[in-house]
Amino acid sequence: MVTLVAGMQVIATAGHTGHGKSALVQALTRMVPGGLSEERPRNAPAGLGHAWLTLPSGDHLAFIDVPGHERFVAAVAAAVGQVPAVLFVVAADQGWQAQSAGHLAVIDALGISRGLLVVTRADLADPGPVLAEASELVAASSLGQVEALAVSAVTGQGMAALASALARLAERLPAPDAGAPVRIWLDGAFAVADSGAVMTGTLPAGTVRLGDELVITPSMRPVRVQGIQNLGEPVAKLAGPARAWLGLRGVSHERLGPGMALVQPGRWTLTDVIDVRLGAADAERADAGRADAGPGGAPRLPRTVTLLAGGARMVARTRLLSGRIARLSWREPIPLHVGDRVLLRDQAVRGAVVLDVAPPPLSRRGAGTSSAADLESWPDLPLASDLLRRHGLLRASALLAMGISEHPEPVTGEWLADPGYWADLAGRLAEAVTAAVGREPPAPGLTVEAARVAVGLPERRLVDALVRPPLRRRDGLILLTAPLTAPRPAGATQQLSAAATAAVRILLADLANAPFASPDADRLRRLGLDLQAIAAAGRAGLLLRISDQIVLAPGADALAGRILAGLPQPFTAAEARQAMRTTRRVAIPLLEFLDRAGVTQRLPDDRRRVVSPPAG
Ligand SMILES: Nc1nc2c(ncn2[C@@H]2O[C@H](COP(=O)(O)OP(=O)(O)O)[C@@H](O)[C@H]2O)c(=O)[nH]1
Ligand SMILES: [Mg+2]
Repeated sequence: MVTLVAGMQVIATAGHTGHGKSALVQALTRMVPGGLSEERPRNAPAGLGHAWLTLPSGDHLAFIDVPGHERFVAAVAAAVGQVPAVLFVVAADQGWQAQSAGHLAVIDALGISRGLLVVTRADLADPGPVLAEASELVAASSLGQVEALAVSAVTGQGMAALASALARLAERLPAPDAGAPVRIWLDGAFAVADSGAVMTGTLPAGTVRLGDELVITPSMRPVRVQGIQNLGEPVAKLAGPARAWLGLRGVSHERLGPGMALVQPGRWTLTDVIDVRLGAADAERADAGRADAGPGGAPRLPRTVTLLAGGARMVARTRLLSGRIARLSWREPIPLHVGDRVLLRDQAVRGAVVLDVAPPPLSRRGAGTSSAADLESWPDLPLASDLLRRHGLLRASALLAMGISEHPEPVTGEWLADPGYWADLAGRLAEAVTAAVGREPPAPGLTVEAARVAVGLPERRLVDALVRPPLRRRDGLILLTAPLTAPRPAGATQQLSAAATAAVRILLADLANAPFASPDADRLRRLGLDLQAIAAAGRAGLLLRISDQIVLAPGADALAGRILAGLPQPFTAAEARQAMRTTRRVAIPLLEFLDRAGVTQRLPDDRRRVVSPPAG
């Protein structure tokens, strides 16, 4: 038995009904599209036709031929959306028609860039004028300049040239990724004796093997692949791109219908709301060509549109968020990835690139606009860094289900974080702990759960991952202990008497619980710390001397800077005092200290702003 597996490519036909698409595919493949008994038993619903030819290279080229009665753009979009190339057909004797334009708009909106233009029925009329007109229209679409040929499926004229043009096209098509996640939009379903339910569809990439467990969307019902056919023969595995014929256990064919997909579990986000970047609608493209049309106008978007995504078709509500960024929502969830292309249809057809398949809710006023403004600069294939910038934190598995497998190192477990957001969280945790220990009566620290709630994190392990100096974890509590600033060399303490060193330790213990509660003069006197001892402790880095009267623990300045950076800018001394939970006696000299250090800047109206928040 020959086990050499030949490669396969799949292309779709498009063009006006009755222009000879099926006759062309039939002449090329010498099969009746959709007429294979294995694929279309008598009681099978009329699905998309399937036929293939063998290229000189030995590879196979399969065609998706939308049935003749299918005038709906949705069916064409579903077929064309699965493949990288199209065979665009126009009849020589009938010329460019409404559906020709409609199908080309779909191809253009999906951004398909490879294909052939075939003017068929060339035995019935001079193909010259139609070739010229159609070439020009096709050239203005995403297809651009494609090879154009005149043929007759009846006389065979031009068919050999078409076969070699197809071979050249197939060679230029992208190399398939056998490891890609599987998603097959169902385009036919029926029952076959022994095989149970059978579904057909196009496998654009990835591999399906006998025994694989996949799920049907939107029910997420698990099914097992118990039969696969390729080119009419049973096989053990099928790698995309290919037409798929799959026998499934776990579902009856009556439960399979249009809009459903067979997907690899865990690799797709089942969603009913997405953020997209809109392409131009055909009307706008025409406008853009006019001299009087202003550039960059906001797209006119109806409140509801028909959304075509893969094989699914639904009514979606729209909301324009910013520029060309829109949020779409609908009822029945479908499996999507970021980077997927979808179509919006009302009077015109408009393509859109899916940027976020799990967008954050638009709760606050203006939240949509600020978050969407960033989306405008995203690439068509968003990266982990783009999604993390928007979401802050994401599980690696959630990112994988969005279609992104490359990501930075997790901060803990499978959690990924945006670096800026993570630093911000660390600051917020320090503030939450500081606030807790500064409270009356003072608390030794915060429990991990209280800290999780205070900072608004989904899991406690994230709190643990955020604990770093000056925070420390002990006995289920997060404490503020270690000095914020780097300690000076140990030798420096030698200038202090043993008594003064002990007194400083006592002070630091007080300050650990209330970092801005500088001891008052009485307390310092009782501890035996005079100005000289305080100055020596300051030089040794054991205490932070704010003024002769005010001493704090080392690092209190950095902590103050972070707390102040979290305030609405600019802020008053009273607001700063409240945020630091301290007194005016401490707050004013501390602010002046921070001014001197360049952390804060005092404005003419006496308010301040943080100019360089401390690191850490
Ligand atoms: N004379 C002639 N008739 C053709 C040719 N190609 C298709 N036809 C006829 O045109 C009609 C429509 O063809 P069909 O393939 O069903 O068109 P489709 O709707 O685009 O698939 C049929 O009656 C075909 O026999 C051709 O090259 N020459
Ligand atoms: Mg047809």
